[in-house]
Amino acid sequence: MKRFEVITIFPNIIHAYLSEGVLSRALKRGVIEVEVFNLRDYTTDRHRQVDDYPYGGGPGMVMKPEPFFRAMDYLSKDGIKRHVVLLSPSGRLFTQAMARRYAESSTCLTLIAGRYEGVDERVKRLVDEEISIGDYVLTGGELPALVIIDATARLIPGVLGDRASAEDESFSDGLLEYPQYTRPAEYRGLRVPEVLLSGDHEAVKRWRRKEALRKTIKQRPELLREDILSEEDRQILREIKEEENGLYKGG
Ligand code: 9D3
Repeated sequence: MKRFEVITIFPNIIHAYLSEGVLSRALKRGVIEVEVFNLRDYTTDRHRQVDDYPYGGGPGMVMKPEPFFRAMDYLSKDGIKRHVVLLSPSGRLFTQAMARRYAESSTCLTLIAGRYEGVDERVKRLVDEEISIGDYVLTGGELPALVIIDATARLIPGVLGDRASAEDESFSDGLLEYPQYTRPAEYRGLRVPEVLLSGDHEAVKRWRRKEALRKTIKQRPELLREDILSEEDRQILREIKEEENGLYKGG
């Protein structure tokens, strides 16, 4: 069973997300395990203070080192192997490849979520790596911790139903997803593409590949690397270019 741990001053944020949907079911069935630790439980003062003013001055508050060290001392008592991650805006960018590595590792993944303007630099002695989930500023590390748990857990066998395969179109073959439709075949005049109703599986497959290529060039051209394209893909791409040309010429 894959184990996750989260250290945070807002345990409820973590519990709330994990109480619904796919992850809630995975927890109930014992496929994954998540234990949340309240950082304030590892303070020693009357006010359970986790932050303090920055040495050298400046705006905002910094998270004190002692509660993190005491929390990690407590966790370390069980002697299990851990991979400790500090969620930080200045960390390395989280990727699907990292989610895959965490999912394949039997090591416990311990996520440290900070708040305020950051954590005391000495806390980095406790961690194996610092991770950011993207170049935008959040109010804390709890959502990033949940993003990492979510992306990792869905790759663990038994977390998704056996109908949905975790390694799906997007990111596994390097292209964005093809468009999907369900019933009804026509809604408010909008028709489902005829080929999907045709029962011609080869034609459906080619159409999906074409639309995935079309979507990728339009939204994420940097994902289209030469080495992932087959001869058939190159042919499809020529067709797309012709079609887009036609669109411009036709107005
Ligand atoms: C003054 C510099 N700020 C960094 C851009 C301070 C600061 C702002 C917000 C420090 C921490 C935070 C809270 N964010 C996180 O803890 C965080 C985060 C994020 O904001 N974006 C993307 N990934 C992450 S991982 C943790």
